[in-house]
Amino acid sequence: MRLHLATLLLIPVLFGCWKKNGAKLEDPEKLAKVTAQLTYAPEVPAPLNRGPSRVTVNLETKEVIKRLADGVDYTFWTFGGSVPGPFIRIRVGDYVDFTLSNHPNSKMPHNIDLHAVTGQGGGAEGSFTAPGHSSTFSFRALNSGLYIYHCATAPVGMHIANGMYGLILVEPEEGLPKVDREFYVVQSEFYTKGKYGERGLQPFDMEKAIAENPDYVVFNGSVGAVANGNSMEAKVGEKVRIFVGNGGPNLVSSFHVIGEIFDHVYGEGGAVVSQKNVQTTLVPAGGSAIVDFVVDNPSTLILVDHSIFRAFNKGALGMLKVPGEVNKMIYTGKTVDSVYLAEGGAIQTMPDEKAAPAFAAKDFSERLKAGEAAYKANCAACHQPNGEGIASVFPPLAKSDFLMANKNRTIDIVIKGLEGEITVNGQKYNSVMPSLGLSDETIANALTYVRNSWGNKGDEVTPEQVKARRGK
Ligand code: HEC
Ligand SMILES: [Cu+2]
Repeated sequence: MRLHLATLLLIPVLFGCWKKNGAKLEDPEKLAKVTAQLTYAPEVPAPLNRGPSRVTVNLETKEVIKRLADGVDYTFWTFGGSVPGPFIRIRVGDYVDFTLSNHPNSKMPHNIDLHAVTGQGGGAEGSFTAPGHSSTFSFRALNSGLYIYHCATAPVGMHIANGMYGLILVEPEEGLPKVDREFYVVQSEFYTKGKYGERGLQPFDMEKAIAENPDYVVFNGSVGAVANGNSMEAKVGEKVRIFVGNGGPNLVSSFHVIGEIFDHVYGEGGAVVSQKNVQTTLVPAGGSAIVDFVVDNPSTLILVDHSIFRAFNKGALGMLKVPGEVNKMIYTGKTVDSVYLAEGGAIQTMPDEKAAPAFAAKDFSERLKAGEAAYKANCAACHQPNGEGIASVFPPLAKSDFLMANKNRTIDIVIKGLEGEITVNGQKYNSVMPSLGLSDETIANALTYVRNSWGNKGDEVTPEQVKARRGK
């Protein structure tokens, strides 16, 4: 019996094709030679449809100044001159000869740790390369899956924070199920000396990076890299696959596509579909996920990190445009009165003010005093206790030229709310202030206070004046 087992175990060794995790360790000298086609996000190389091969991958590290957001530049450290680096597609059993070249103009040495590699540092040790040099190492793709690669040169966090990561897909033996379109999206953060949107060439901020408090959270390396004019596109009825990566360096992504449901998720970028009908999937820092879904109806699907301030205030927002014929059996589009506009995008009415104890200010100074309380209770959360607002989100009321220019307009804003672009003290705002459902008395008090605080000088606003504006 023992002898039998031993003989059986010997067979694969004799045939020279020992199987490890499904990968045959075929002699590299005997494999067909190919050079990997690399693509830049959001493009993905075509499915391979080939047997295990000996694959050449050439990648260059480069330090480049590029756009991070409108008016904001950054010195990115990159693979291939872009963030994320190029998409690499190989298959299980491939024997890869990997050459990393570091551009002569680089100031830093770089290397690469591919999570698809079984070996010291995922290749980091074999690929450590000074500026103006090249390094080559070889590895066998043992496990199928979607893997992050990144620079692992000290200080590792800084090399990653500056943009050094990308994805490598190791196809399983039989390839992935066929889809109509594949896209490449990588989330990551940037830590700059200046705040979000502060103009100019922004240096890296180590303290913010250590505190894990990024100014930018983006898809594909910059704000708007896959939105508006750069959006991804698919046609109605098509099956779409997104290879999602998270370069980090710190944050975990709650990856979500607004207006879609993932039919399948290969959780953590592994080899099997781990869940169906998923709304939001976690993509760990230094990890990935594969999601696919049929785009059943035309719309602009919005990719977000559903840690939602990152999406609307730090840049983690992308778009997949799906033109085509509306299928009303799935979704009708708007059929209701404009008061009921869709979530988030329009003026919403807050519940009516609770019946407050009857109080009427008798004179200007009483109104001012009551106004301070009304302001703190109803306005300060957004416009801030000192009236200075929050840059690019809530306009200032302190010394606001917009506020003081037109009394009736200001009363109308507090009665009805406000949306659309306005310019306050030369700064543009395009946001939504809800209608707060306040009484005439409360509005009069709050506005009297606002118009006579923080350097503003105006006259009293009376409940009668507010009343006269209702229904206008
Ligand atoms: C939920 C947040 C929020 C609350 C609460 C709020 N506002 Fe606003 N307010 C905004 C936003 C956002 C805008 C800009 C809207 C736009 O971009 O069109 C704005 C604009 C204004 C403006 C015109 C722009 C300017 O800076 O002069 C005035 C005046 C104003 N608000 C007064 C008030 C007063 C008074 C209150 C309390 C009674 C109040 N707001 C409560 C969010 C808020
Ligand atoms: Cu590096």
